[in-house]
Amino acid sequence: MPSASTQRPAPSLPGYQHLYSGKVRDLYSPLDDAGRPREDQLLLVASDRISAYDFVLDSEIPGKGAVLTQLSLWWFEQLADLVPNHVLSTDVPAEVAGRAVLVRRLEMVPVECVARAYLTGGGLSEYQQTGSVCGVPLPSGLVDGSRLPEPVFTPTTKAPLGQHDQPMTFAEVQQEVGGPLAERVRELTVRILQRGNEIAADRGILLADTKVEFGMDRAAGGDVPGLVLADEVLTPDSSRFWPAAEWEPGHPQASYDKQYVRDWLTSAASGWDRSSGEAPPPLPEDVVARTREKYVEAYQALTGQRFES
Ligand code: PZK
Repeated sequence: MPSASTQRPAPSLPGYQHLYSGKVRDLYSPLDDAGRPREDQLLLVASDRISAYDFVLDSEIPGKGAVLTQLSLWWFEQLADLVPNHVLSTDVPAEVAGRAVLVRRLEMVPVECVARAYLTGGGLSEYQQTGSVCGVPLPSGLVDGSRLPEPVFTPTTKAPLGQHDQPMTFAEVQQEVGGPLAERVRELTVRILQRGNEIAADRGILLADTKVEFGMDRAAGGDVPGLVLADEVLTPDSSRFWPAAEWEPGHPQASYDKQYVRDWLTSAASGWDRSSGEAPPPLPEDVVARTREKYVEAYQALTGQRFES
């Protein structure tokens, strides 16, 4: 990928050890009374950073981390009858209040679990070349944005930061994690997207696809060790959100959250050339404000609750 424009220092948090930073989130280990990292917990912190065209932008979207964290927590509740989740507590340091969760540290399933309800992006390219996605044959005549007859599990490898995930067939997932676990994550991933779309449909949002991550509770035994839904779930960063009112198969769909950012970056006004490899310029304040409003709007539309900032 084009490298993130600037390396930002992960905020230091007293009582926590920084472990890792993704493009827009940071992972910490809580320290115990003796100052040692706890092995059973993690702190997941969502920043206000935003990425576009594979770059982390210099501009932040105020409140984005909190909106996505609160949305993810709401979805975990909506999905609780399908699958348990990793959330332990939202009692976190004041510096990250509202945008961090304390979670159970799990043994992560080494597969990015993706399900698609609509065809676009990498799934569309694969379909155009092979008529299938991740080994699942699809009807002919589908175009960019077509709704699939039923959601399809399209897993990918977990690539290191900065590299792109590669599609996997279901057989490859079976080889990687074993047959019973592969079947269970496929079923759960598809059900999560189905439930998400049942709920979002009434509220003006289509969830084109989603990526979820599962962990295993080493304590729980049995045929399939206790699977737990981890990471974030059904947020605009983990899923493609489309405005339902504008959905029209046959061309790329507008992004619910990032369309103002993309439109400005690719407009003459930005002075940026996507193919230059240069970092994009900072966003004008009206683009920041309108983008923030889209995140808040998605939260409020889905949850029916006001977002208090
Ligand atoms: C875990 N990530 C991705 C998330 C980042 C990176 N419950 C868990 N147990 C063990 N590992 C993870 C989780 C979760 N969730 C998640 N990497 C490891 C990630 C947030 C910020 F920088």
